[in-house]
Amino acid sequence: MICWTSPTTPFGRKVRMFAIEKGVADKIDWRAVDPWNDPALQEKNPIQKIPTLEVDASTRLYDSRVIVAYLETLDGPNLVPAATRFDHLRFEAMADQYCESGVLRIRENFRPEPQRSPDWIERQRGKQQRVLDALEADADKLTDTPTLAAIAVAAALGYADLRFTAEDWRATRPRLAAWHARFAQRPSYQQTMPPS
Ligand SMILES: N[C@@H](CCC(=O)N[C@@H](CS)C(=O)NCC(=O)O)C(=O)O
Repeated sequence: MICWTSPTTPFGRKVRMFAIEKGVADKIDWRAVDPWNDPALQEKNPIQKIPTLEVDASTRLYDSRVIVAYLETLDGPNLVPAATRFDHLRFEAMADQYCESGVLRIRENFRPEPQRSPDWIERQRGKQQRVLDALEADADKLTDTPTLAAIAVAAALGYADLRFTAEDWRATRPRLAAWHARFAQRPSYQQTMPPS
């Protein structure tokens, strides 16, 4: 299998952490591609986003939630417990939204100044802050064991540390910060740290 990703994408990081915890990371050839500038990605994935998983010559999977769902079907520990499945999917949706809003904010700031929309940037920032507050409120549901919810949230917080350092998400979210400090010790987190 080939996974097209990058060292900094939080969605690719979620998939990679999940694969490591599932015990299947070595079955995947992790390759870097620039989704913004490499037209070859369009041939593999019509939405031209990373991560994209080539399972075999005729099967390509996207987006990261679909890839994670596929990896969960492989042999290995169960990372999405059936009894709490919808909690896990909700945490994943919140974590992914944090990252999607972050990507939109950053891309908006790449536009020439007259074309930028402060309202749009603020809308995305608001979503990010509300997600972080909701994660703080629900922090007791995050486990120290590597489940989908924990992996998705850890990848999002890693993205916060990479791209939104000045917003200091820890300042008003002590329970989330304490959980993250423990989870960040895991080899799957350490091995997927983005270059700073
Ligand atoms: N919902 C997608 C989001 C993936 C995504 O937005 N990836 C970014 C990089 S972090 C990307 O490839 N963007 C290229 C584009 O939007 O054209 C997923 O979970 O895989």
